Amino acid sequence: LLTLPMNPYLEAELHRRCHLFRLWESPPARRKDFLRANAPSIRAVVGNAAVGADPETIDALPRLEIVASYSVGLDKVDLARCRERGIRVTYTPDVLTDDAADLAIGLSIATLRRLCEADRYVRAGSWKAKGDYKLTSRFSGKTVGILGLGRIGLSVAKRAEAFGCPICYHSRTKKPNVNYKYFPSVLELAGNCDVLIVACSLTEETRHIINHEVIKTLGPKGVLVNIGRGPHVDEPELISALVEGRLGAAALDVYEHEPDIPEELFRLENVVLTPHVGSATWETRKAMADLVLGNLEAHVLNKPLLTPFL
Ligand code: 8YV
Repeated sequence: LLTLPMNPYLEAELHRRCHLFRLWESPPARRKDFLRANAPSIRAVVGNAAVGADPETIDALPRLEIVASYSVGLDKVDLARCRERGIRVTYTPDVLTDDAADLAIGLSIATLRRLCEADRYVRAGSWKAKGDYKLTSRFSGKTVGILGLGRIGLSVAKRAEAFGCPICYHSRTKKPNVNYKYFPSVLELAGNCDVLIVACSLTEETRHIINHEVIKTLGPKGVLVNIGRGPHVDEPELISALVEGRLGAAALDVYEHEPDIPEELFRLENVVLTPHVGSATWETRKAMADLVLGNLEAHVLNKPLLTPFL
């Protein structure tokens, strides 16, 4: 069962190798009936960061054996239910790490150097009409705070180091093998960095971890970059801080209710917005698709899964 159209190559391969059901082809009001009718055949779900395997889907599929997610984040998979039912879960770590980290650095530079705004300035003919573009802030040497020092966070740190940026981080526990400064709370991290990059996974503990207090602490010169998940940030709080100048700037790749984005953000020049494209390169998406296919194949052949989460 493929939950959404996510990659034409993946879909074509699934169609070629399996009996493929496309969930989105049945209207939301008839999904229950669709699942009930096809439940005897469905042994695997392939979901992504938008639509994974929610409790209703899992409960409707008594023969479900494996959820192979086309994502590294598993916040849209009901892991507790999968664990309970012995359903295997696979994901796509490592192959997307470089792209996500590249985007975090790209967004940081785009925000501080106002690259998108400067592009709009040129396109509007303002350079000729109004003269040179205003001065911006540098990225090199800025203190970068990373929330979540997992695979992606660590790759962001390595890149930022090459820009001469002092690195600090917060995560549940201090990492034994890194020399970056650890802060035991996100508030202390926000108070000690110029650019705060959210790179942790979404759990009940990290939902709205970027709240009023954190934003206030990051302050009018601070930059927030979110490449994690939208619900990490209290979006209305973020917007009012940006509008009122209590936060310097923000770069967002993810949103609380994507693809619905609060329109206030469109009017702000100190904001760079991208449409959840952290892993969206041909190279990475092909590698992610191959991992999904490889995991399903391994499962069917009773071999060790390539990238098991459960
Ligand atoms: C994708 C992601 O957006 O891996 C993740 O957790 O958020 C992204 O790679 C997605 O799952 C592809 O549709």
